[in-house]
Amino acid sequence: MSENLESKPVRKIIHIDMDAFYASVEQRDFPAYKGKPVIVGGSPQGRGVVATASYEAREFGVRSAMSSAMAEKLCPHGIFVYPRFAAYKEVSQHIRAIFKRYTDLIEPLSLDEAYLDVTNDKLGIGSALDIAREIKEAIKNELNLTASAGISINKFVAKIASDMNKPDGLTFIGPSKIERFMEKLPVEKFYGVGKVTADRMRKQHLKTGADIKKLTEARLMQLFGKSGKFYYRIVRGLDNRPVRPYHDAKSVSAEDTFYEDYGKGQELNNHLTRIAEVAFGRLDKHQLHGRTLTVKIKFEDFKQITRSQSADEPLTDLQEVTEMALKLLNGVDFGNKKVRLLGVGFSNLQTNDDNGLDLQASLF
Ligand code: DCP
Ligand code: MG
Repeated sequence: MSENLESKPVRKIIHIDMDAFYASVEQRDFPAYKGKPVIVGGSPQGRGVVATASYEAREFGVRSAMSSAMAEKLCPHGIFVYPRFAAYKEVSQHIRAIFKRYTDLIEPLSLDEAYLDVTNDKLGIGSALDIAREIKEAIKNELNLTASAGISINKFVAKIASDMNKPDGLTFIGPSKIERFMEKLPVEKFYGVGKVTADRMRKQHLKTGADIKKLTEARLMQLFGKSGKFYYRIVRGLDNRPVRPYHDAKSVSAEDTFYEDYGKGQELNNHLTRIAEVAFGRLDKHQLHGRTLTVKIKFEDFKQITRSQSADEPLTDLQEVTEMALKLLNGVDFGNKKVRLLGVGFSNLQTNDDNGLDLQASLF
């Protein structure tokens, strides 16, 4: 069936992402750090990692998630500071209040990033580009920080666009440009494509959107499972995923495909522990907790099973979550198969009582 861009009302989607978020807040609050390489994260003496680095530090090659020790080698004059989460949370709540002036359809992805659907133009501003410009200005005037915005007709393209002219970027990719844009896009830039999948794509000589476009949907599904269907559509500029306010989220999860397959044992347990931490962190960022925990196990033959357990109260303790997840995993009989992917998800979500102000405002 042909499905063209005109078959549904065209949406206006903005993706906003703060520039070098934690580091910019530090530079704003401590003027002595302005123009200097600031590295926010753990100590370079211990086993700390970098949360983020100012643009000055990035010039030395410092990146998020690298060890702080490595960052210090690359940038010996870097100013290392510990994160001040309370300050970042405050900024996050303020930017969400700014978004709210323009639309009620906001999907935060993390403290510094959100999708906005501005099709229903609350203030009658007229163009999504002007709305994005106003939001950036408000962030500048009220918070003395910069953000980058991507504007398009779907989430996928808006997200990539916001990253194209950082910092302080404003990038519009209109309907007529989307297909060409997707054809040229390297697969590594596809949002949601991790390193393992990107490597597999490279092995199949799939370097850009145009390469993926040459394959049938059936072939892509054979290669990449359910995601193949998503890639098939996305290279044609088709992405109908709605902007979902976070209280609508039915579940929050994290998963990882391993470079090698594992049987039962410490290594697999360590992976599960790490993935549980990521999933829990995602929930926490949205000030949500779940009552039901699900572990997903995909075996080397791509057969997949899930195991779930529900508690009477929301699971607010990471340690408890990890123990539950390990029990679920190790209660499964693997036969003689190894595991290629693990996932951890939470459902039956509810908001935290202590810090649900913002959320309550959007609920009522
Ligand atoms: N963060 C983290 N650990 C990571 C990645 C990010 O703690 N591995 C934190 C610090 C970042 C914030 O999340 O400031 C936002 O992440 P982004 O990926 O948006 O990165 P930045 O905002 O720092 O930089 P950019 O200008 O590239 O968006
Ligand atoms: Mg950012």
